[in-house]
This record gives sequence, C-alpha cells and structure tokens, in this order.
Amino acid sequence: MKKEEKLIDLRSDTVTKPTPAMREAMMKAEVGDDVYLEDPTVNKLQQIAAAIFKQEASLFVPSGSMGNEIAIHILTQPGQEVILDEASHIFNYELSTMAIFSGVLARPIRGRRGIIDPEEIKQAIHPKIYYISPIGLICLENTHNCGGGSIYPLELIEAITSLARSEGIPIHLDGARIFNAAVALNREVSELTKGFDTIMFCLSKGLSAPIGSMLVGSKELIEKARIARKMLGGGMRQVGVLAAAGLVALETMVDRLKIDHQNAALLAEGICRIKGLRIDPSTVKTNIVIFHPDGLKADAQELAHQLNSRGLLCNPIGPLSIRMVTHKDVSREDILKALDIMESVCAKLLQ
Ligand code: TLP
Repeated sequence: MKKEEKLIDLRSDTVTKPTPAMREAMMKAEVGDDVYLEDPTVNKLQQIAAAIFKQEASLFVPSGSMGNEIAIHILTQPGQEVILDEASHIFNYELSTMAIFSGVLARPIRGRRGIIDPEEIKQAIHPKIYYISPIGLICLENTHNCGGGSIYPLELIEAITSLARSEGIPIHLDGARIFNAAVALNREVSELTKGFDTIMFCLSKGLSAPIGSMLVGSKELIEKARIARKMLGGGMRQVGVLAAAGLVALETMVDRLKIDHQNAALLAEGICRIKGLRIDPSTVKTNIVIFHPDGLKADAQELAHQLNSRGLLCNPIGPLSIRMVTHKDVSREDILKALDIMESVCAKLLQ
C-alpha cells in the first residue's frame, strides 16, 4: 500500500468519527453534574430516547456492554440462568460479566444466524423444581452482529415477548443496532421493541456518536439501573458534551443508515463473484457482511492480514469467517476499491 492511500476501514461501525454537527453541538453543550442529575443535555437525551422507544425513561451509559450488563443485573437474582443465543454479543464478547457482576449463568441456545425460535426458548425454560436453577431472563440481539446483521422478524419478536410475559420471565433486548433493523424493515424502533422490559441501543456505532449507549425501560427499572451504573463506576459528571453528540446522532444519522445497507449489499454481491470466497448475498439485509474464504489456501486470519497490508481493514471472527461492516466513513467508491483489493489478493491464494 502506498503511503498516501486512504485506509478502507471495514472492521466495525464503531470506528465512525463524529460529524462536524456533533463537534459543534459538543462545543456548545450546556452541562452540569450528572451524578446530581443536573446535566440538562443528558436529561434531554434521556427524555428523547425514552420517547422514541415509547418507554417511560432511559439512562445514558458509557458503552453497550455496560448497558447490557446493567440490564442483566437489575432483571435477575443470583443463581438464576439467562437464555440467550450462543453467538450473541453478551455471551461471547462481554467476558463473563454476568457471572461476576450478577451471579447468573448463561443458558445458550443455537440460533440460525443468531435468530432463536420461540419453541426453542420454551424448551429451554426449566420446570419449576427446587434442584434446577430457574430462568431469570431472556436476552435477544437485533440486529444480530455475528449472524451477519440479521433481523428478527416482527412475528418472532411478538411470539417471544408474549411467551416471556406468560412465563413471568423478563426480557432484555441487545439492540446495539436496532435502528439498522428499523430502517431495513421501514418500521419504528418502538414497534420492534414493544414488549421488552429493557432495551439497550448504541449511539456510537452506525449513528456515529463518539461514545455512548442508552438503556431504556420503565421509570422503576431505570432508577435501579442508575444505581447499578454507579456500582460499575459509570456515574459521569459534565457528560453533556457527549450527550450532545448523541442528540445529533438521533436527529441526523438514522435515515442515512440505508446507505450503509446499500453499500453492504454491493459488497456482498461483489464478494460472491470472487473465486475462493463464499457468501449468500441474499442474507445481507443491514450493514454487516460475513463471508468465508473456503476456497483459498489461507484461513481467515491470514486473508485478513493480507487485506490489511493492502489498506483494507477487516476482522476475522472465526477460523473461516471474516466480518466487514459498512458505515458512514466508507463510500460506494471505497466499497468498489475494497472489492478490487480482495479480488487481486484472493487470486494469488486460490487452492
Ligand atoms: N460490538 C463490537 C465488538 O465488541 C464486537 C463490534 O465491533 O461490533 N451488542 C452488540 C450487538 C455489539 O455488536 C456490541 C459491540 C455491543 C453490544 C457492545 O457495545 P460497546 O462496544 O459499546 O460495549
């Protein structure tokens, strides 16, 4: 790669930089001490996020992981189990925080591209016998990261949330990318999250804010969440400077996610035509593209290394799986260039 060439960074939508409007809003933000509940910009962001999700309240948290783990903490009792899918972010990328912070055990279920069926959840709910640990919580992820940005069909969400309600089990949504699902389905996020006790969504992924996620739910749960956030050292002070960017993210960055989805579809179509790589482009509905270098001499690690050295950054997520994520800082031209790089690298690695 020549020195002056721009890197094409498809490792994640977390790499997005704040927009000029965000920087402007951050500079002008009115602030106060949020531990005393006195930051007007944080308060405004929390009100607006709750209203968008048609819930009573919300809490600004530093990261999606902290939002998920706070939800688990306030919705469970130590000794309970949490049903989730085996490829979920909570199970794979949040260390064992649920065990350490909340004293609960994961009960993973094998989903299809991360999507689990109500029937499978029903079978995983143990009978109420004193020597079997009870299920304390169900967690879903929408869109599903390791499922290739897959989306839960609305009927499944309705079936699973009503199953949870009839069993008396709370249900949390890891909606880090719920706005991608809403844009792809042309629905409101409130329609896709109805029936969940808590919802976490990220401002810092495709929505491009520099930091921050929101945990949304009832007033009572969000009051408990505030205490749990403090326990984790997540009580922040004049954090309105960051909330200001979050407000701009919600106002200006949602509709444009469809561009990321178009770029992901273009990328998947192109990958499908490259010899040595396998993908079914019809499965790519949002901004995540996962493909498999089955027909190459190189595994995912080696291929990612070679692509990275040509200026195309991506993440191997398994021995034969690579993930690429589109976002506002990669253009259609960048995607076409990425495909050229992949084609020339793969041609030299054919079996
Ligand atoms: N995902 C990151 C990595 O941690 C894998 C990424 O690059 O995609 N839920 C989901 C579904 C996520 O994808 C992520 C981050 C989180 C939660 C955690 O968010 P943060 O990074 O803010 O803790």
